[in-house]
Amino acid sequence: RLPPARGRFRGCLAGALLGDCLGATFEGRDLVPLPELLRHLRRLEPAGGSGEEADGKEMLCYTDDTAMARCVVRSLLAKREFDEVDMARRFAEEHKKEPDRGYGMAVVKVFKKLLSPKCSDVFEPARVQFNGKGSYGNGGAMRVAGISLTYPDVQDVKKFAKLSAELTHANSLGYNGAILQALAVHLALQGELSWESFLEQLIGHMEDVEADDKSLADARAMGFEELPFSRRLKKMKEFLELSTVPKSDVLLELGNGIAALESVPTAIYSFLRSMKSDPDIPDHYNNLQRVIIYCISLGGDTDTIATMAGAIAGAYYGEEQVPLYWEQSCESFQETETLANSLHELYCQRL
Ligand code: F2R
Ligand code: MG
Ligand code: MG
Ligand code: MG
Repeated sequence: RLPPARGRFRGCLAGALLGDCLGATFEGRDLVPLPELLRHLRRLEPAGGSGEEADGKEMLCYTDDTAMARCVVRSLLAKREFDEVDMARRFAEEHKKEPDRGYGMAVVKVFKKLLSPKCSDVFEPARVQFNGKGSYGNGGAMRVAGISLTYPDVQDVKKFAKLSAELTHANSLGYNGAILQALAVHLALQGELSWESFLEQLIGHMEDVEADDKSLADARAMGFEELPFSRRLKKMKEFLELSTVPKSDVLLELGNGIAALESVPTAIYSFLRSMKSDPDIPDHYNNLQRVIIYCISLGGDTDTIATMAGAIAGAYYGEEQVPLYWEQSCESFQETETLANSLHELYCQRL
């Protein structure tokens, strides 16, 4: 089996960084009007009209999404495989070093417990979150791409996406979102897939993932229908068959929230719809840029939805679609290339 090109690994990490940095400006807003968003993006262009480039261009900071994604990657590279104790320690130490990256309100409790010498099971702090229900936030999904860039085998992708998420997110509505996002990056790395077969494969996997007792029980306890991720993937298929879908329908059916269920499907939809052009987004933006622009325009958890969609789109379209002037606006963008090259090597060794 031939490995995917290294440019897909670099595209994946660069797309994720772009989504986080560009989306962070708008996190928590309602729908972002396209003219405002496009004006903001023009300021990043080499000859952008704002005058800011006189003293060097505006630098966009990354948030918890990238900070944690890099912990996942560095742990995999250091240990050459998934190691829960090492990964948990990196999460907690990263948060201690830079606590102001915009972390989720509850997850910081997990980090503090992980640093205690009394902690003997690294999964325990996550299990007791929210009175034992566990977090269903999108924090497990936002950081998971490195798993798909390490393991060529799809069963490994599912297994380690789940375990990496369970270090902070014990509710299946949280870790199943991480599995779905990891599967999407895994498929995107193979490239050359139509949206129909991309979705079909995701649905096949998720109907199996969501059929276990805990997933069924958690969905019921939260008042959702059975197999909620699979159901949203099917709704997406209906959307993609239409020529236009109002953003209000996307928000109603898929969401833009901080829960994995309200953001991972939206990121995947944003990626899949970008295979076609969008009359509202100027043609000089390429597919990857279109993905990120569309995600941010939906508002809500913009950094996280755009980082997930950016990772998928970057893996699919490759680094050729990562514009240098966007990349260079992001804090510590050089690091993505080094990490991606090393992941590619590790992936090829496992093949
Ligand atoms: N936290 C943010 N953005 C909001 C504030 C930004 C910053 N503090 C600022 O003001 O500048 N963004 C980042 O958090 C999201 C990822 O969160 P994660 O890692 O999943 O954290 P957590 O705390 O586990 O979950 C997030 C919230 O979801 C709700 N929630 C989760 N499980 C719940 C449950 N079982 N019952 C009830 N509520 C539950 C809670 O409100 C959690 O705090 C990303 O957007 C990242 O960018
Ligand atoms: Mg964030
Ligand atoms: Mg966010
Ligand atoms: Mg590059």
